[in-house]
Amino acid sequence: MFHGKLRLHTCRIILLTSLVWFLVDVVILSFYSECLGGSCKPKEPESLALVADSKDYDPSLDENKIEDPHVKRFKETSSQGFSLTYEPSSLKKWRPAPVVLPVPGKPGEKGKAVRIPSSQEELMKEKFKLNQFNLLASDMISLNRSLQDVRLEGCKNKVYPRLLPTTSIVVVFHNEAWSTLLRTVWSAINRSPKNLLKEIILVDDASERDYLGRKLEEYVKTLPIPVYVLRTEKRSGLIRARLLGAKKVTGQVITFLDAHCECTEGWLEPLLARIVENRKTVVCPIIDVISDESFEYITASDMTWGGFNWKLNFRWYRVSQREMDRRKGDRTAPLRTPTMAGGLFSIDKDYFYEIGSYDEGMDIWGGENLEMSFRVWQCGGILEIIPCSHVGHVFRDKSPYTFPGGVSKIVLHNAARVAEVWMDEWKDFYYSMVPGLPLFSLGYWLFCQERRISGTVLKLQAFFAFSLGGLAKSYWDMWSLTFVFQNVYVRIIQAICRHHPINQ
Ligand SMILES: *[C@@H]1O[C@H](CO)[C@@H](O)[C@H](O)[C@H]1NC(C)=O
Ligand SMILES: [Mn+2]
Repeated sequence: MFHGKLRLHTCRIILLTSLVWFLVDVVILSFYSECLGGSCKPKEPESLALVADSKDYDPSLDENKIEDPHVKRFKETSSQGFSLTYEPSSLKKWRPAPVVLPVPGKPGEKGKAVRIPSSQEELMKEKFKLNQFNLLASDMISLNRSLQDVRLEGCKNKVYPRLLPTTSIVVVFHNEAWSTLLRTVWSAINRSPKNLLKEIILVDDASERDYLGRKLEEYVKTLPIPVYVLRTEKRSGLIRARLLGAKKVTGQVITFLDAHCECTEGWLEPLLARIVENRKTVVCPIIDVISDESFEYITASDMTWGGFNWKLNFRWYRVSQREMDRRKGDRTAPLRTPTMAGGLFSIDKDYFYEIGSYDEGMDIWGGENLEMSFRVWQCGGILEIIPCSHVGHVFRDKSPYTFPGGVSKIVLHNAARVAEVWMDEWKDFYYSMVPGLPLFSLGYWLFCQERRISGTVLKLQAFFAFSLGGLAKSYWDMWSLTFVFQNVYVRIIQAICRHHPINQ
């Protein structure tokens, strides 16, 4: 009885103090806020706005209206020396790579399917298990295999800037097959403009296969461009392996590729052309399908974009009519996508670090693509699919990887981090889709506080850098302090009060 009263009393005091904090914020805000009613209002998380196929079309999303003031303002307000455009002297002249010609008689040329004679069917099935794709077929195909030009007609005579930034390609692999890994490497070498491809960085995430050791290191030394092999000491997962690779990048743009891809003709220029216009643009190619059965190259639709369901699984959906209208029906125009598949994309290196790179607390695989998508949109960047850039990827029915601790546990853990850090009150949709509430939810939100705050800080930083220019710094310093304290404070209070219900 006495105990209960004391608790009630404590909670009251605590709540009152938070109210004081809130008032302090309001005062500070209104003190500095000649801009609140005017030109610079905080941006809605566009990813959510885009997914909710809403009728209230926001004209500020219109490219023509956004582009000019954007570019101008970016030039003025580079926060922490981050300029939105490149120094022209740092860019490179380039020429399209020559077309890879078919070798007569080789299987799979021109992206055709490979047929395995029935006498080898047993062997094929045996080898399929190693990587969950038709390894026998892959091994028969040339590392330099030719492909059809799958681009839309309108793409073939597009003119791209004469000067573009250089890129380094980062490929993470774990027990990848020799032929698919090196076909990825060769297709990038063969089909990228020579001056624009700085290097390829292969990150081995604790593979156990012999040929990926010394043999690979010796082989890459013979390649016509610098290719490095880095190794994680123990199984670290996709994110940490990518971060390791990214550290080594010397090009201006980082391009992440999966380890079983084939780059097609003219894949790189359209990606870099968007980044050179605005360094906050993160771009993905269209991801075509390389059949896991026959290695046939199958063109994917350019009418789908990335979304997600409330279990926070990435999903492809049909492009909304609103986005088609914004692009004036031009199917070759860049497509603003809410989320990306995550395996294949290019991002300016400095911007990658400016927005906080990846969430290192995520394990193995899963959720990092949504995390990066939300991060980009909420930190003032733009996420696009470039329909004139095509890269093929071997899609598999089953993942061949092992997940220490179990797949679902890891994927749930990662998704919960996404929800906690980036989704504010929308996270409740996620938690209501996942059984095992509310302990799970409470546990995660305690667990994620540090990351969550840094997410908020990043969002605010982007907002201030974008909208307040010179004033931002002093304003920001003050506000972030109160904000961080208040956030931690309120959360602790909530936790205490939840553990000790007032009416007990
Ligand atoms: C691929 O083609 C290049 C020349 O374009 C050649 O030097 C190289 O040896 C070829 N690689 C393989 C594995 O056939
Ligand atoms: Mn893959």
